Amino acid sequence: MAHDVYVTRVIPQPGIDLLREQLNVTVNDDDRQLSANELKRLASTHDALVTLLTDRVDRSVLAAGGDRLKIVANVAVGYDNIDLVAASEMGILVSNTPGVLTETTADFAWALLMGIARRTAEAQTFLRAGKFHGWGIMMMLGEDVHGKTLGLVGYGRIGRAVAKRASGFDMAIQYFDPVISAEDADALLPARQVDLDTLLRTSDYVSVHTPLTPETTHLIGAAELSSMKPTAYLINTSRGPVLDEAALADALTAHTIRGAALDVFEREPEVEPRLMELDNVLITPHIASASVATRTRMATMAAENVIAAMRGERPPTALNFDEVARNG
Ligand code: 8YV
Repeated sequence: MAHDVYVTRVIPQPGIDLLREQLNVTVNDDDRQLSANELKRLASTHDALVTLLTDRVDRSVLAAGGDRLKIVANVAVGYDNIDLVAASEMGILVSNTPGVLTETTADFAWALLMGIARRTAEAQTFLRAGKFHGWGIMMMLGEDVHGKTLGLVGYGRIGRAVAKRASGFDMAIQYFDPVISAEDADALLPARQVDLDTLLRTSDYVSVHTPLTPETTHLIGAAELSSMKPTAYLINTSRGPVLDEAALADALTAHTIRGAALDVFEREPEVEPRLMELDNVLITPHIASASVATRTRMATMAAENVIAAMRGERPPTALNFDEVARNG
């Protein structure tokens, strides 16, 4: 008997097509966020869920899956929306989509960095508002990127891909990543491993690339922002809660840092209202991985994980296969 899969939002069609080759697939064509109760009901009536970062798959949703739910395949590299510990305890596989979005997200971190430094969005707003009455030598002066110091908070796949691009701009590169040991850091030279305080005090551009965990929640708050140079910029393409958004709005209003470019927010889709008003902020709606090719590959990768799980095989990017095997 074919297994039943529920896809909680609209995803690129190749992912759905791949699932449909072998499984019974239902898609939430409304593309709206499902409630906790809806998720519970769907977990109890399907063998697999394909989820997105907007789905909160907590212990109660997983428990509703009972003996039936075998896998939650997240279409994202981040999986802070899923209770992985509970899933492992209950013998439910969880998979994510690592690797395929690294370069696309790094490209976008650069789009934000360049955009805030050279005021591209602000300049367009100015022009479209009919304020360009004639060229002026003092118009829209920004900051240089080349030759500056880039500080990466988190030096995993995406942080390193951002660093690779920085060498073309002759930047000095430093990173803070407690997971990387001092010995391993030698292999990563010339990028310099520093502590967070040094990174914040000495970087011209601080770009955040950590997963969201209890340790990284509000990793950058008022005290950390006050360590940054008054000319520095903060860029975030990771997860909103890594930054204290209210403290950031305070710093930007008081001009204790020069600017910020944010693709992610603490309470998406809400954005701290003060950030909406400030000129020294560039904000985008969580689109760092949003290229056609990458989002398509993310969808097919989630489908491949589901198909493998339904066959009783190891899903290619399962996060807890060994734990589930042990608990099973
Ligand atoms: C996705 C992301 O757009 O992969 C992640 O963790 O944040 C983005 O690439 C999003 O999560 C899709 O669910």
